[in-house]
Amino acid sequence: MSETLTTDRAVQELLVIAKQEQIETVWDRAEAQQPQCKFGKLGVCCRICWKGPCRVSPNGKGTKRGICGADEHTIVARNLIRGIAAGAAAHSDHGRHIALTLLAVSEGKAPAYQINDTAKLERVAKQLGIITENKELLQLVKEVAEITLEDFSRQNAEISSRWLTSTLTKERIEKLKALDVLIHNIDATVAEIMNRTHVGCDADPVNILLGGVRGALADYAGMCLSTELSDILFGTPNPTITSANLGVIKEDAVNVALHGHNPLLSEVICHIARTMNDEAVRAGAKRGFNLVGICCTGNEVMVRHGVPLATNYLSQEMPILTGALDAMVVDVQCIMPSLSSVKECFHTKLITTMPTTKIPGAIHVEFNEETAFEAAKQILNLAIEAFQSRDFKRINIPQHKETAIVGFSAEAIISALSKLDAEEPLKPLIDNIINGNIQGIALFAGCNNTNVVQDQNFTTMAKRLAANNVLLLATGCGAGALAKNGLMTQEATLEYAGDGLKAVLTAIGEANGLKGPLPLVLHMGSCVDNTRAVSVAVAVANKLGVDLNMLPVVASAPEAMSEKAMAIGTWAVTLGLTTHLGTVPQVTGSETVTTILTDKLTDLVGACFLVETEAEAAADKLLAVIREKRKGLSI
Ligand code: BF8
Ligand code: SF4
Repeated sequence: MSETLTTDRAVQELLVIAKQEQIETVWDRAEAQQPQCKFGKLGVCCRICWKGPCRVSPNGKGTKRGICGADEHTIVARNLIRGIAAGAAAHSDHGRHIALTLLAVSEGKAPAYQINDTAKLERVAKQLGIITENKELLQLVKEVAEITLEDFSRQNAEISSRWLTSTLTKERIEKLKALDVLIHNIDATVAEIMNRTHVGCDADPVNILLGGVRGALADYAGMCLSTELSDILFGTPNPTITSANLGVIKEDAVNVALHGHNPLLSEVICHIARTMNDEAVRAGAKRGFNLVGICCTGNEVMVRHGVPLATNYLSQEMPILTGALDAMVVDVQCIMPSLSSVKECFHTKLITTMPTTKIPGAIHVEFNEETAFEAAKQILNLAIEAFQSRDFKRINIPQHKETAIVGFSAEAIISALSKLDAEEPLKPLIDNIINGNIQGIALFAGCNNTNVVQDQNFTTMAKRLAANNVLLLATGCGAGALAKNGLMTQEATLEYAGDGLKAVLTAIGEANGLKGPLPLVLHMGSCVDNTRAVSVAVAVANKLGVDLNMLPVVASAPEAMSEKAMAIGTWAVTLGLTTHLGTVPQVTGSETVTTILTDKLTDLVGACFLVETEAEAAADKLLAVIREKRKGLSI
């Protein structure tokens, strides 16, 4: 039965226990929600004002307009771009938090943090137009932080976001300028969407969607700066070997799960856990602390420190069900409120840390940059306390885990390629794309969704694309899915890669002393790290002298669910990457909006959304896009 819910064997095992003990999980609640509202699914329900809710009928049979006169196109478009605004707000607020921390470091006000990648600091400073010569380190840090924060505060609409315009191809910037979608201020763009979708403002679906494109570009800028500034603070990821799935939880350790998105606290916890390890041992945990990750905070510490990943989004309740999780520390985003009731059945302490993310029933340990050490210590002490009250008879840790080689930042990929050609590291990649050993590149991103058997679309598509010599990159819960399923191993490359891809991954792996190929899927990090894939694509495009939409590069969010995924998908398309969605977005109530997203956008930006819920068919459609792009490049 549980096979119809998830492909994850560890989760299947724990669902049996959940059933026996009558512990409600996300899948029970998904069932209880059936049948789900059709109007909502189509996107034609409007709750923007209190005259509503209004629901209109898209098939011409029922009511055609809401009380104010908004038709299905206006309603669908407004709903969609409000989601994009929420996604952009989530990512960029995360980025602002990192930028403010960087500023605090430059002013000596954040003792728990330091600069870990000075080479990247210089590179980023130059890219942002800062003069780097003869500058003290902390002065440079300050200028990078300040110029970044200008992207949140600039009022002059003539000057575009630096994080946007300094990270894309020239041709793309020109194109976005011509469409009048370049943004000057991330926050103002989010506010503009809320404003234009207020009752009685923008009613033109095309104009509304262009507002959504601006919101998506604000999301891109926010993500990009989150990633790059995190690297400056915490180090740029390099390949590291770790493991994934619930078997990473250890019976004889104080297990602490790091869940959410923002690495600011989890980085400090990683550091403090090492210094406090003896205390955990003294409390009776032979192996001291065992940190494990969930969702994107998990991905952040996984790619930087090799912290194993316990699980991804949909199964976030499961680590508690092992009976061996002592604390789950959460920061922001994608944290199910249900964790609170699941933890009631066990000894686990659920600890919230951010003022904007509190959950009834959780312990709140407020985190801020100035007192990060103290917060981390308090959290780890709470975990030790919980460990001491653990009921060892109730432990059920599924013995499933897979090796995962992770940590492929753009820099790490370039560095690995430089072992084949030190002068021109991109050349081996480009040569192999041209000669067809690598047919194209696909980025797997996005969430899990109860409408899809957990992880199934990711693994099915990855295997099919790899067999057809497509180089695979992954982030977010997609990366989690592929790691849990053993697709980030050398063995997976040998088993699933087509001959051309296998030869290239082997040549790179061996040149880097791996005694075998690179893993089949390259884990680039968390969701904000999708911009790492853009850096690689931009470098390739610049080298070939073409724009991004010309490249045989595609993106896929086969199990998407969140507003952040809407925003990411929209900027990926806007940048020229055909983007597959394996779940149907709530827009199909408007033919106009659906046609724009899945067809007409191509005329404007050179790419559009491709919606296909069947995984093998989706992979085939992406392969067709890749072939078409290759034809366009005459390769
Ligand atoms: O930011 S993939 S479920 S955890 S939204 Fe959330 Fe989706 Fe996971 Fe990471 Ni991204
Ligand atoms: Fe209804 Fe218009 Fe109000 Fe929406 S904005 S709830 S369509 S009256």
